[in-house]
Amino acid sequence: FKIIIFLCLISCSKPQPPVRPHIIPIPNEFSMNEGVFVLDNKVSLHADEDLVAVAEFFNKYLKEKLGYSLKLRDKSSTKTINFIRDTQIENDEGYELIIDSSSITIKAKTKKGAFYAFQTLRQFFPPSMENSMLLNSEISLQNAVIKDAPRFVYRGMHLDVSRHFFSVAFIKKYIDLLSQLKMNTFHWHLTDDQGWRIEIKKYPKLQEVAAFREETLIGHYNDFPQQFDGKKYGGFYTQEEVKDIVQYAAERYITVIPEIEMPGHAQAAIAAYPELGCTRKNINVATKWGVFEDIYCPTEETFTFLENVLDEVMPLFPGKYIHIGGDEAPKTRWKACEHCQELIQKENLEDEHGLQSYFIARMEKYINSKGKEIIGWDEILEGGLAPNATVMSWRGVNGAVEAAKSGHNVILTPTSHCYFDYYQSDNANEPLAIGGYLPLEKVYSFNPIPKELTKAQEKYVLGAQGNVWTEYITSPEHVEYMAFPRAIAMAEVTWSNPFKRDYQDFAYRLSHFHKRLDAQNVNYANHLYEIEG
Ligand code: TNX
Repeated sequence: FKIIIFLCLISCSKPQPPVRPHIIPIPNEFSMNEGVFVLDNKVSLHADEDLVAVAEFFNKYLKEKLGYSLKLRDKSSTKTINFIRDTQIENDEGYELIIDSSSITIKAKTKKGAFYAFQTLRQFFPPSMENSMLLNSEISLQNAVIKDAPRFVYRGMHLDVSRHFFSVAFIKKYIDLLSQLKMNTFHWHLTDDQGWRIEIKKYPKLQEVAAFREETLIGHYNDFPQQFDGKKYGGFYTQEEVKDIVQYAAERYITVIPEIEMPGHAQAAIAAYPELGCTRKNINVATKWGVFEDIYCPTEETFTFLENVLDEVMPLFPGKYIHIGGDEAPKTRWKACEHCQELIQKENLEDEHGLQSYFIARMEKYINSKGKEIIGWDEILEGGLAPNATVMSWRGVNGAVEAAKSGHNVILTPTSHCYFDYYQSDNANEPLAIGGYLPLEKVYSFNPIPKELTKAQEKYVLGAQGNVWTEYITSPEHVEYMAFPRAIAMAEVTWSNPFKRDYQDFAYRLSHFHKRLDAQNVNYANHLYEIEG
């Protein structure tokens, strides 16, 4: 009798084909088949020359999570994992993944595609593998065929490290999570009124003064007086740390876009070098949130400063884009500044908005001359758009529509669907947030292509991004809570075919993905009870 129970246990524990696959973002085409591929340390790994780097990355992952790596081109092995370069695959980021009982085949045209195939394969592994709980185990992988490619070329997440500062280790964790979602861009908001966070060797006061503020800010925009704890708060990334992060991201096929804000959100820099402001008076690094009147003055001194800063920033970031901000620059100081008024006359500009456009266009010219392109928030449309600029539309989608209609590339980040600093539920226990309300389902429903665009104009939409502004987000756990799972919805919005998207199905897949996040110690917000009731 005991033997019968034992046999039953063995056969009953045989993995059954899942009813639905639980891959996020959902692939374009897939079928799950009978049977499994059993991964153990006797499997041999093959990779075409162009894809060796990805195969090695995969092998390193196995070593870390399972305690063994695979032998390369082991002739004695009957089972293989193959990374094959296939130039027939149309999309540079596309891939095919075929799992059958004797082999796993990954086909891609580029390393990036192969990397995404690995990320899909990774979701076939048990979640507990993520925290190395399955050392030396055999892993059964469901047979399947998947053909996949992204909808948009830009799939991003942003993080503001100025309002609150986050460690190198956390930035890496964030980047690694994005890579698991097949996102390809990390927008790093490095400078703002409340802190300058990137080392610039030519300007030591950016480190000594601009990187720190007098008080830790707690409390709400509208809840004055705020509570101050009287300590110095801040920090910055050294150029070595920046290089390390950029390299880490590159290994995960993520481009890092640095944002150096101008002409507004510059109070920290002006606190360090008062001559950059129009009043030239001493001011402090901001200790409140909001929009500040002290912005860069459009003098030769300022332009030289910004060019020198960019000369140090640009070589650290191999990607083609530099984000120059451009948002929320009140014109109070420029209105009261003689030099600004003269410049408006001299350059035949209409007013201070024209001067903002002049400022941005001039910086664009410099950045273009170094082989890079600019991205700016939609305020850069004010007074005329710089010739080659890409617009990041945050105040709704109008900026994107206007820019795309005039032939400029756009990235969609409207507050309505992309602001992950907003509340995500109406539960009274939600931690204090900036305001606004953006539940998961609304993120999921986002269509990055504004309906005002014609078919021909749609091509200017590069993609979309979730933004994590950190005025009220002080710890890594809190960033995770605000970003996940909304970033997961954004990943599917930007990667998957819209006809494949279904919120209930997403919720089912998300419940599996939660286990992967648990294993990686990610403090996500759990919305499933809302979905399942
Ligand atoms: C607006 S979005 C800002 C940020 C704030 C954010 C808060 C944008 C370009 N500027 O400076 O942090 O709102 O949601």
